Amino acid sequence: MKRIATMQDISCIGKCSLTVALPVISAMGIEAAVIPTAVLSTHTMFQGFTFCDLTKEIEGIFAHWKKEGFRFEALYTGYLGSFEQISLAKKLFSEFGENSIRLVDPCMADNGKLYAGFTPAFAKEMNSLCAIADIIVPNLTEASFLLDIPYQPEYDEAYIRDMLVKLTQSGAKKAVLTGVSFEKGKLGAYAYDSETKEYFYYANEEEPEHFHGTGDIWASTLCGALVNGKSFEESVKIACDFVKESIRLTLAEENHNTYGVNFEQAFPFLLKSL
Ligand code: PXL
Repeated sequence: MKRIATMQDISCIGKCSLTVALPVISAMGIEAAVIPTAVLSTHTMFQGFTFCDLTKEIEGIFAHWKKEGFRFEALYTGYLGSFEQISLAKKLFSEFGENSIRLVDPCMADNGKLYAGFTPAFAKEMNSLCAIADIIVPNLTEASFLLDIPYQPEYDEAYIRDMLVKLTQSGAKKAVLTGVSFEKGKLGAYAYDSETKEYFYYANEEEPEHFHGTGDIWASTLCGALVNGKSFEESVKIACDFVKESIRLTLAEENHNTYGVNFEQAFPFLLKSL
């Protein structure tokens, strides 16, 4: 059976990071090995969350896995909370990444702003992790911080293509910009493969509300689809469609929750696309 190792936090409530990656990867028929970086009572968009750092556990986990000879089809990093965790993610790649897809989702910002606790210096360090990835999947805000350029909410296709080329010039082989829209009512992902020099864009009708955690669902699905042998382009499409369906089902529920989407109810839809 195929296996993905994913390194990110557990936000006990929040429908993001590991509480998304683990079920999505498992539902896609792949074993999910987890490297929990911290335990938080909720994600950081709530007030008053508790936080327990697990950085000190990580080297021991790697050493034990190494001794057992575990191998992974993909290594996928999400939200990382410190410079030290970025350095451990690099170690994960160097120790286990020889024949694995290395996917970095540089979770740190959205809507033009860094999440609480992050700095431009952290973004620079995150860029050094992106440099050794096969695929990076920033949103437009994260891409701006990675490239150290001002966030631009208005753009055209040439701007997006230029951004993708610059992102791969830092070292990543492929880059996908999420949350890209060229016309009102449409939202999608723009991808670039620096080895073939090919671009593609895939967009869906935009749902009327946006939710936290959808980037994590998107990246987990992309990773699962790739490990299932889908092409890069097909995997991007599967991830976009699953996120859209998860939002649609959330909005269809009266009194739906506001901190995350009903991705659990969209699994039958996801499995049909595999
Ligand atoms: O979805 C990204 C994410 C993951 N983990 C934690 C977060 C966030 C975004 O805010 O706070 C703890």
